[in-house]
Amino acid sequence: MFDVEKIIQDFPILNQGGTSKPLTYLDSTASSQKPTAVIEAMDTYYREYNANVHRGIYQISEKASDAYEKSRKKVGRFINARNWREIIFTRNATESLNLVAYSWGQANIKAGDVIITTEMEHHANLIPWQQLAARNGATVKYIPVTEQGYLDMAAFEAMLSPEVKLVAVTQMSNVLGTIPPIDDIIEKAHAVGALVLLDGAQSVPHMPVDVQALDCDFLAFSGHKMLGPTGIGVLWAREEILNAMPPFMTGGDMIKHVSFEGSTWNDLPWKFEAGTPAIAEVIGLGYAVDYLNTLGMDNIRQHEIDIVTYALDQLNQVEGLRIFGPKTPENRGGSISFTLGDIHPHDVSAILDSEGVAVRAGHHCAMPLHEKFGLAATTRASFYIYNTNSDVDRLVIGLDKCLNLMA
Ligand code: 7TS
Repeated sequence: MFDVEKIIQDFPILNQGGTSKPLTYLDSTASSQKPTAVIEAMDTYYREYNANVHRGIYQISEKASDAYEKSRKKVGRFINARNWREIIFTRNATESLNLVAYSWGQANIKAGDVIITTEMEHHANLIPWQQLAARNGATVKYIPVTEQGYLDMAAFEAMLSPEVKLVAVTQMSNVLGTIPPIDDIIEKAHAVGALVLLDGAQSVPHMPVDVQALDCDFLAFSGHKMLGPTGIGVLWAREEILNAMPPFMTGGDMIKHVSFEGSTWNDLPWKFEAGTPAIAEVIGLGYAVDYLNTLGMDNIRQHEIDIVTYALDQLNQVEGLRIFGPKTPENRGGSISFTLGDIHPHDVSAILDSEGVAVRAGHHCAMPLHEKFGLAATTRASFYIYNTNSDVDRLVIGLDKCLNLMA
């Protein structure tokens, strides 16, 4: 069950004791920490059965191939994919999104088409669509974000027309924390014949995500934000869509037959996995999924609601602190971005660091959103399974120190 003190014991970095002050890690939105089970699974691969996959007819290569494909099935079950062939391993969410923009996008987006995204997207779910639209003569439209950090759904409805071919939207904002009304968005987009891509980089680590129940068409996410290693990401899409898509990258492992005249492509999912993949990282991601499943995604979401409730309450008592995004924990995830009077977020972050509190300061790869709110930067504290209310208390003590030093 969900016992945070016990969870903390599973994360070596949170138990080092060697730093001048204990680490309060509040930057899991950028990258989560890793439990021993994930670190050891990768270590064991390198020590005991390191070999390339899908090619060696010898024991350790077969063991590596089995472990690699077993992870794919774990990931497929984790998001309730119909079929493990729908799980494509990439480097990260960014690569997954670019894969869709180049492969599906080049084949399907024509002059005059419209791609809808939102004002609160991470650059990774924004620039690929701008580039695709520029290449093919299409237009990108942005669902506005209200002052309170919600999507303007009336504006979205007004944008819908038969020209809309894709709606690409985050399932949880990395800046505002906003969880948009995804069911509604998917239903309305499908009604005009558009496909829906969800950027799950923040949602998949933090809440239950079921692609069949959602009835979305694409889902992109990263391993390193969900307790897994860096260098591994996932693209899920419906099998018939993936089958119709041309390869993104070409080379070894993604072919069926090659001759000097031309080539034919491997079956799914390998058609989209050219070259030697990130084997250790895929195996590590499988163990991360096991860890999350043991805790239970419903419990993880509930823990997030609890800690965000406490954090919003405590932060609201800090003088001059302004929080961006929904004020109701049920409508948001664990990323809380704020400004503190007119103290620069880099100063806030540096002073918090001197207290052992790690937060992020900057535009969080969402420059247009910050511009919209008239800001160059915010400070962001983000919470995950190993954070407690006492981490919130340390954050608030650090912010009081900022006020004493700078205000
Ligand atoms: N989409 C969202 C919503 C994200 O939060 C991020 C990373 C990405 C896409 C891209 O993920 P990547 O693994 O391909 O880099 N977000 C952040 C962040 O907020 N701070 O650092 C990375």
